[in-house]
Amino acid sequence: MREGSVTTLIRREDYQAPAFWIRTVDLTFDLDPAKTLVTAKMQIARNSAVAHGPLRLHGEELNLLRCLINGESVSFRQEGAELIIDNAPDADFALELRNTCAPEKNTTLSGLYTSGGSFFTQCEAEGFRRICYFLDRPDVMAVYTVTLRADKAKYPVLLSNGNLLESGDLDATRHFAKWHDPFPKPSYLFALVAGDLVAREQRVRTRAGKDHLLQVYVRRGDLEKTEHAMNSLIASMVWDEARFKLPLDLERFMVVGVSDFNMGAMENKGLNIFNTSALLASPATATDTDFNRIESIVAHEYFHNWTGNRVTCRDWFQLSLKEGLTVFRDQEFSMDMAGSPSARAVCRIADVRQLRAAQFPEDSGAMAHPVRPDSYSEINNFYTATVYDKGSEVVRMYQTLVGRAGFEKGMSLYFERHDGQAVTCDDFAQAIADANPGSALSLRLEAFKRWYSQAGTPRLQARGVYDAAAQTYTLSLTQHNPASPGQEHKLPQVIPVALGLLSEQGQVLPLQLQGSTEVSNEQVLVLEEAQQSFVFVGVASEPVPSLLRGFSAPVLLDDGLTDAQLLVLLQHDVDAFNRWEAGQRLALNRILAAVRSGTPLQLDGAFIQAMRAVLRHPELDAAFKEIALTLPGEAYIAEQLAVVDPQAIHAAVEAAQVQLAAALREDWITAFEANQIQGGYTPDPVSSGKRALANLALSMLVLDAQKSGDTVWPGRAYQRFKDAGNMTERLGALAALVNAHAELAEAALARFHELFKDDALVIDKWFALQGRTPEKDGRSFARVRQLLQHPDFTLKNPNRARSLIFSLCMFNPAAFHRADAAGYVFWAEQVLALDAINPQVAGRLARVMDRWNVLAEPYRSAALLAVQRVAAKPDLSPDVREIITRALA
Ligand code: 0A1
Ligand code: ZN
Repeated sequence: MREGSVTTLIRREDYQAPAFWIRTVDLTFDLDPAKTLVTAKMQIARNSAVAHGPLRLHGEELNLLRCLINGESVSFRQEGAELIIDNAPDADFALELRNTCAPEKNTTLSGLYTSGGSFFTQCEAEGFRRICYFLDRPDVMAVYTVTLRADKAKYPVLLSNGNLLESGDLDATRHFAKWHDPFPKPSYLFALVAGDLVAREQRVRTRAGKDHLLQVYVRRGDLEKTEHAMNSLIASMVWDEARFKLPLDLERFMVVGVSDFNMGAMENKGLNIFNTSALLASPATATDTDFNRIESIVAHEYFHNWTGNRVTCRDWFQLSLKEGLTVFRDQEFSMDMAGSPSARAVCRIADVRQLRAAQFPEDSGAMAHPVRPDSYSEINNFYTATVYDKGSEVVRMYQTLVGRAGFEKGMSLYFERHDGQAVTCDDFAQAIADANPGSALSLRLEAFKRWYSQAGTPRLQARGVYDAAAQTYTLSLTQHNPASPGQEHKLPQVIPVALGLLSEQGQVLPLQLQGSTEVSNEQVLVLEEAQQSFVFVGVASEPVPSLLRGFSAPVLLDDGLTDAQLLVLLQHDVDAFNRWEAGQRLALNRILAAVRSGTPLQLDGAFIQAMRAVLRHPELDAAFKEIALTLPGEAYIAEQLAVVDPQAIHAAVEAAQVQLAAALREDWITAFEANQIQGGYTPDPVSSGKRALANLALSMLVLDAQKSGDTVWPGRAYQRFKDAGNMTERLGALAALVNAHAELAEAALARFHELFKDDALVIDKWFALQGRTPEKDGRSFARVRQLLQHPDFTLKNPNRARSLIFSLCMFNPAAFHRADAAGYVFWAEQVLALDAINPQVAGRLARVMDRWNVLAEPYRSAALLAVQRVAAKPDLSPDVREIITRALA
């Protein structure tokens, strides 16, 4: 039982360097699931820059057995979770500690735990203190030597960071392995794995001529699902050397899969640990989306080896230093891997969709925080879309302001200055600026850094005036960032606005700013004041502005364009992102008009014709067509409204879908038929684009058939579901039936379960699909409740909990937000149940109510009651307590 939680707020401005450094640590583990014995021998030095004081070590749920300094026993105190040694010597000394912990009982999945009979660790952010007493903070970097001792039959594989020094038998049943990591590292990058695992291996030679051993460890039986991860790892190595001249610095690089994991994966030095959902793929069991996600997460963790591990964070407020930068790097990698300009744009669009769906709502809700937060009580709550995805957009803006080559120079300077150090976001900003003197960034660096300190999504308004006589076009840009919790007034931010001008016939108009001789087809304007005007000269005809190309800044843009202007962009813009954006805006305007007026949505001929033109376009590729014909997400639509009625939004989106399904029926048939792939499966962008469009077309045809009573398309979908040669097509067909509430859905769901009952990751998809099924007469919600009782359901496995519960609460607004409040009651029950098992996962679920305050009645009052119900529980984890407290603030 937890004690009544007292939350302490940790503030960025209170940062102090540690009083001691730990230079080396020698760890010995006697691994036993019930009680593992940990012996730690450390070399410790006082930090001469800090005044004298006691040595305070972090520790959580540990049982201390021994405490020696220089071989002699020493007096110590335990205060809360800390071990305090008041009389630590002034000279360097050796500290030896011995403690036990209980991996098998550890359901939090932080620290040392067991999963499927093997041992794993997760130490970021503060899990190491659940293994042994330590200065568990990222600015204390030590060299680790680790000896693992365990039963040989149960745990034949013993892994830790770095290089294997020796291994062998201890006696008839137990063996050992000793590892050494030559790179000093913070404790959050420590890892060990022990279990009955097998590995796919590959030897590679880098450009520099160095040989490396790459290994992907998984459970027996999963080996054939590791090929894609291995290929992604090799591609990441090649890319990082080519793009940033960053080579692999270890002889051996290991990746391990585990089924119970709180996040996607973890970048422990030389021993990355992955959620199996982010690692294992075969055509029969994983979709194109899974293949892409695996490629990007493998790359992300690999890239951390430099951005995160070689240069790490001084404190957790700097988390975006490594996360924003590494997300930026994995996004760039994915775009480069995609290849063609159109496929690159599709990647960019997917990233922006994700930002708008998750980060924008975060930035306008109770948990809004700057990319570099000012305070937290539980750091695990700050692995957020803001720190990761907005952080990546901030890094992208550096690149936009200094250019690609300038950014690469900045990165080189960053590593030159800070390799082996624990630094801050300011250090990064300074390196990029110093490498680019005189650049648009260096000239306004301090103002640019407001992106790190001000929360909220800036609103950017753009209005243009054309003077036909003078042939000038004056573009006025205005910015405003609404208040966020704790930040009433904000200063203007530096907003790079990439733009082009088109004629009303869609031709590119050359750009020349008044007073400049430079003429180009695209420019980046830098808005830095609250309001600024830019005058273009020599503009031959009234232009259509294409603003914020490639989404050059993470803002909400109001450009006031008319339907006619948006249609010009949709048809002709050379910027594929803005072409897509124009289509989305046409849809958004119609959906918002219906929601605001409270009238049923009725799509007009012009919109339908525009969508038809995209679908029939001879040059656009399938992947682009699919995203262009996918309507804006409900969370992003909600962002445009001051008062949110989730049912009204859903009704409008559903009506738009049904009408598009009916009006374009013939075109959907053509699209479905024209995008069939013969031959073997590969997850390349062209084939996956075709599969995506075929799946969308099929879902539209089944939806339309449900309305018209036709049975042909549901029948075809069922047939395709049965015969599919890969999971993308199988799940696409199943989803078409389930989401349309077709009669055949039940039989298909049962068959799917029977086929894949032994594959946990596929059963997760089965739960997730049902958790996300659009509501019809309360049936979807009732089904989720029923599925809680399914023998395959468990709250203990985060993937499974997410597949059902998060699917409903986060991704199925119409089923969740019910007038009878049953969705909110369900949420409160599940937050409390999860909190007893895994506070991190519970904290994430608690975030669903971040925006209860903007809901329309009766949802708002009912949601508040549910939040209060959770708040009333006295022994909430610090994780859930912080989220709930902020929601009620
Ligand atoms: N650093 C990892 C993500 C990660 C963060 C926290 C974790 O436990 C609280 C686990 C993993 C990444 O960015 O991939
Ligand atoms: Zn990361």
